[in-house]
This record gives sequence, structure tokens and C-alpha cells, in this order.
Amino acid sequence: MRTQVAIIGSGPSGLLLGQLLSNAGIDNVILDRVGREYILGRIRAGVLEAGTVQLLQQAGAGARMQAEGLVHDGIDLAFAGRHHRIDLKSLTGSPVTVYGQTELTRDLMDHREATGGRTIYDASDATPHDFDTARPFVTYDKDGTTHRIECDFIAGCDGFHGICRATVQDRGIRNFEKIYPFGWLGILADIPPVHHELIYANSERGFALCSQRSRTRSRYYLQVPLTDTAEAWSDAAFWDELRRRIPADVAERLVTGPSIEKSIAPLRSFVAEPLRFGSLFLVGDAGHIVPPTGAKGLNLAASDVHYLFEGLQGFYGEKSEAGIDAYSGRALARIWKASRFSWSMTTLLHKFPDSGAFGQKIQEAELDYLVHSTAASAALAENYVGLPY
Ligand code: RFL
Ligand code: PHB
Repeated sequence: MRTQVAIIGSGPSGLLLGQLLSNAGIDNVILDRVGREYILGRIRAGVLEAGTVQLLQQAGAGARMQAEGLVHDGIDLAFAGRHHRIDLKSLTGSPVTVYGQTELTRDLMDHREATGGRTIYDASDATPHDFDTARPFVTYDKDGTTHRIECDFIAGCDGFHGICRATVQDRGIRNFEKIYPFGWLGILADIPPVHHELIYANSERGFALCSQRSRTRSRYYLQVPLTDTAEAWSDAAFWDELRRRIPADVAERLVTGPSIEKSIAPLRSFVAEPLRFGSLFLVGDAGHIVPPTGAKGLNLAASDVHYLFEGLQGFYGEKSEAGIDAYSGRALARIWKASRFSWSMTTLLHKFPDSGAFGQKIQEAELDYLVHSTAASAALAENYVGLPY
């Protein structure tokens, strides 16, 4: 088989890139190790920056998000028993959109199917080859046979544990990493959200987040030790602990119900440099990970796609390599700023094992300053709604 761009990974990065390329008449094939339903079973991000919303619309897959996505003009920061609103819209001119990654992925998959895009699911052992020559190709196994896709470029959209970054480990790549000493226990439940906007809560017992997927579906998170397991947390224990970490007036309004998903995600900051190796590009989580506190992971995947799509469009349309040459530098400049923001939100809001009562007071003082200083609130809001591409 031959294509122009072979895309490894059918998560949000691979699907968004594939659709933008297809719309521009650039042929592409997407490969994924697992199947559609497995991918749609992963509960992940929930907050979209305006740039991500715009890209989904540009891809032609934005109709349902436009109709069902919840536009949020602000977020709440809770600490020391109180909560304060950061007015994102008035501070930056931009809101965020609450729309689940599962739904965004489903919309992109459906649109790809409707427009005749090629996706090969359950493709095992996908491997990029010869990406430092003029004739790169990808091999994969399916139904007991090894297949080969000849291409011009390979987009590594295969997430943090994928094969693409692993393939270039001995080619001068630098990895920058910080592991946090806790994880997030997330719960999804068909109950109305406790508040119409998100609440990020710092408390002496650890961080909590009140998020949502719709007016009838809530998503809540608790900071937990890495030694905890999701199975050991009953729903009742989760709701009890959440009530203790959020302000009393919010806890009183909390509606609880049976969980439909419960899982623990470790928190990590990671950036690989560079993101290009000949004709192989690393995109999204394949090249970087942020802790979820700033809601940046999916949005960074989208900005990577934007830069790479522009580069590939320039290559095929104007025979210019300037855009693909600039990809790694442009993407990394934005990635590092979002990594800084995610790290600082994580540091500000979580309980660290060694920080003690002094550390708690310092966090509360910083939060108090943040919510009462227009300049500091604006800096947070600018980063939260997304820095310009
Ligand atoms: P994905 O979504 O991991 O998709 C990668 C795809 O590649 C496939 N794959 C392979 N295919 C072929 N061969 C191989 N060898 C392969 N290895 C892997 C996988 O099956 C998969 O289908 O990466 P992508 O597309 O770059 O998208 C990134 C986002 O998924 C991620 O950044 C976000 O989910 C992060 N994130 C959040 N981001 C936000 O912007 N806002 C949020 O509110 C937010 N909340 C979150 C999050 C991530 C979380 N977890 C669980 C990590 C909340 C959580 C709890
Ligand atoms: C989510 O709803 O899953 C979510 C929202 C905001 C975050 C992280 C996750 O910062």
C-alpha cells in the first residue's frame, strides 16, 4: 500500500491530523494497535481551548460539539473553606468548552468513516522504518500477515507508551521528566454537576476537582497516593472524601450516585526534544505529557497537529519545507509554556508529602493573592484558555 502520510495512532492527534490532511486532499492512512470501541472506552480530557474547538470545526467534525458542548466563562478556585471565581471570559475575551475527549474522538471517527478515510484498527507491531531516507515505510501485522505502507512522512500520534518515540531513543533525543508523588482517582457518574462551572479545590486533605461532561453527567477527581487502587475505593468512600475537600456550601449541594467508571492516573510532566527525526514527527502525547491539573494535554495535541498540518500543507501545496522544518521548534515553544503552567497549577493545588503545615499556608497565601489580584488572575486565565498558536 502507498500513501502520503502514514499516521500511527487513532487518538485525538491522529484523527484530527488525518481529517485536516484528507480535507486538503493529502492522502493518509491511520493505524491503531487496538479497536474503535476500546479507544472510545478511555475516559480522559474534558476541557477544550478555543483553538481546539476551531480546529475541530476546521476538520468538519465540530457540529455536535457546537450543539452539545458547554461553554464555560469561568472556573472556581477553592481553598481555606471558600471559593472564588476566575472570570476567564472577561479577563481574556475567551471562554473554554466542556466536551469530553470520548465524544470528540467519536465525532472524528464518524466523520472519517463518512468521508472515506482509511483506518486500520487492531494493527499490531506497527513499526516506522527508514525515516532518515527518501523512502520511509511502516510495517504492521494484521490477521497473521505483515503489511507494508510506503509513504512520504510518518506521524507518530501513538501516545506516551507508543512505538514512535521508543524507535528514536538512540538518535539524540533528550527526555525531560518530572514524576509527581501522587495520582488522580477519577469517577464518572450520571448525576447533575455540583456547580455550573469547574471547581479546582486545594485542601489540607489534598486536591479535588469537580468537573462535568454534561448537565446530567459529572466527573470528579481526588488526589490519592500512588499506592492506592481504584478497586479499594468504594463509591461511598469517594463521596465522603470529596465532601471533606470542598467548601461546606458546595458539599451540601453535592448529589451522589453510582459510578460508571473509576480509575487512577499517575501525574507526570514529560517533554522530548526534538519532535522531528527526518520524515518522522512526534505529535501529542507521543512527544509530551502534562499533569491534568491545567487541562492542557489534549489541547497541546491539537496545537501540535495545527503546526504539523501547516507544514505538510506547505510541503504539498507550495513545495516548501519551511513549515515542516519549523514544526519541532514551534510546537515545543508552546509545549514548554503549557508544561510550566500545568506544573505550577499542580504545585499550587496539591498536597505534597514533605510540605507540611507551612507549605499549606504558603499555598493558601498564593491562592488568596491570585484571586484578588487582577494581574495574577489574568495571567492564570490567559494560560487556562490557551496561549495563542
Ligand atoms: P492518545 O489519546 O494516547 O492516543 C494514542 C493512540 O495510539 C495508539 N497506539 C498505537 N497504535 C499503533 N501502534 C502502537 N504501537 C501504538 N501505541 C499506541 C493508542 O491505542 C491510542 O489510540 O494520544 P493523543 O492522540 O496524542 O491524545 C492525547 C490526549 O489523549 C491526552 O493528552 C489527554 O487525554 C490528556 N488529558 C487532558 N487533556 C486536556 O487537554 N484536558 C483535560 O481536561 C485532560 N484531562 C487527561 C485528562 C488525561 C488523563 N489521563 C488518564 C492520562 C484527564 C486524565 C485523567
Ligand atoms: C475532566 O473533566 O476530565 C478534567 C477537567 C479539567 C482538568 C482535568 C480533567 O483540569
